[in-house]
Amino acid sequence: MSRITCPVLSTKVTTADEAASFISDGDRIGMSGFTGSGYPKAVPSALAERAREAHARGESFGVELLTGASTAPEADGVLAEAGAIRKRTPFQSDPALRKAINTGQTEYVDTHLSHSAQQAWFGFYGDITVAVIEVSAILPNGLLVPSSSVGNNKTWLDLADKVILEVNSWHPREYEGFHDVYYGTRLPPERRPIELFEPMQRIGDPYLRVDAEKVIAVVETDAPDRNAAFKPADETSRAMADHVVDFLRFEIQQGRLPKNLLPIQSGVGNVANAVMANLAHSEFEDLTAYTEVIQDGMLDLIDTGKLTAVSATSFSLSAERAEDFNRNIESYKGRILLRTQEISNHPEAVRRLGIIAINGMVEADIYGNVNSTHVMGSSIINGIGGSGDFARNAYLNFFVSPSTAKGGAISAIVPFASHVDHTEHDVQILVTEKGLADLRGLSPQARARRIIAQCAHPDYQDRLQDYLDRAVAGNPTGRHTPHLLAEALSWHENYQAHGQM
Ligand code: 0RQ
Repeated sequence: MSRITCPVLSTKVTTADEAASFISDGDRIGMSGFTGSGYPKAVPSALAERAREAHARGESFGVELLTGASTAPEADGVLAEAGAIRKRTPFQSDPALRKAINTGQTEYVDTHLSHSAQQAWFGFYGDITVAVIEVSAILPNGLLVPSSSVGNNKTWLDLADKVILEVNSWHPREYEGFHDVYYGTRLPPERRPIELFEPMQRIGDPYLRVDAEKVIAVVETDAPDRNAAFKPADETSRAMADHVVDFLRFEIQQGRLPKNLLPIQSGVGNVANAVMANLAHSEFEDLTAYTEVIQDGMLDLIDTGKLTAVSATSFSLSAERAEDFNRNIESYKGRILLRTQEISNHPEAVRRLGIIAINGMVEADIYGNVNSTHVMGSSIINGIGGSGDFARNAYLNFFVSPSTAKGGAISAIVPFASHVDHTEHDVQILVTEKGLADLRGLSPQARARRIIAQCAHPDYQDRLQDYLDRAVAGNPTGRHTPHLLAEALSWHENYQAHGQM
């Protein structure tokens, strides 16, 4: 049966090429997509082709692209390769786009993911001219059933002048009922509390709304989401997960956490995924998650019965796990809720629920400033994503990374972070395979001693300790956060050969 049962919108069905022909040079596009899920599969390629043809004629053609988070090679990738993205926000992780950003061809505005919708509403980005949104079905009354991510779709549908819908029948029709789209957002000074008290509480609608008059094209697709496979859990990730689990156990003993913990948030990437997968072997039961993405590790935790409920804004599954989820979708109903990202990452909800936030990092300095985004302070990897939304407002936050990168050539613990995303004021617990440094309530020098002792790789420990000792000795009146700045800043020079992304 057709996925488009609305009489008005079914008259707008057309090809991806025609839909893309409605997009003009300079358009600001609000697109669906969040970490390789729920992004449009056909229009971006058609748009990339238009851009290539225009460039071949010597004409300029480029757009500004706003999404929920990263997309996939069929969206960010094809558009970046065609040189069609002038400006991008709020998050990306595509190799071709990363290259375009790091070589200065594309401007990138790396933004907290809870901020992007509200900043669009405030008018900080200018007008959204076109929305290109993937859904899994259009109902007879014109309501839209979202697909594997909700992200900023509501905002783009509301704000855009013109709307292009992609209806993707690869997504199970049974997605209906998995979503909670909050329609209560108001702008300051009219804001009201967001009355969300439990991870699975519904505060919105199961559907997205669209003004049918704005819809200029509906394109049918049948194409899978594309997420990269995760690295299998190894000794390093298991060691990091063990440190996290031991620490949580200790916090329960101390009466600072209930036996079933508090809702968990787990970030993107291999490390965060492995930590989740390894929690499956712990004794914790009746866990809940209030998070942003559901990676394979979190689905494993649901399958073992340890995780009873997950609120998120998107899936971020490997291809294999996505197929598996689609086959068994009914068994997850009532245990997974996908929300708009302004709610999944909302500081108010994160603070109220008391989230335990676990995110990856690139490096941390000895005082606890964390770099989540840049190599050598200059080349962006992905972006801050939701890590700041959660870490800043969490009950407990962890930043995890192997103690070294690039086969040991680079230390994840450095004297001075080459870029700071999370300041010493926000960072509570650092974890590497070597150990865990609990920084709560510690002054800067005490933090430095603990980070070097607990988290640094033995190959770098003496050097870091020597730096700290000399920084203390060399700053008789600057002993609060002692540094030898010139030396600290030259630390990364040794990494030149390994450091470029
Ligand atoms: O590159 O594969 O080419 O070797 O960075 O590193 O160790 O595989 O770790 O996949 O967990 O990613 C911080 C990037 C970690 C991620 C980051 C190189 C390393 C490798 C990846 P190679 P790993 P992960 C909510 C939370 C920000 C967004 C966020 C991230 C590659 O966690 O993007 O937290 N976080 N969102 O070799 C040079 C170093 C390095 C380094 C690692 N010190 N120097 N290269 N790498 N450390 C969810 C969302 O926001 C959507």
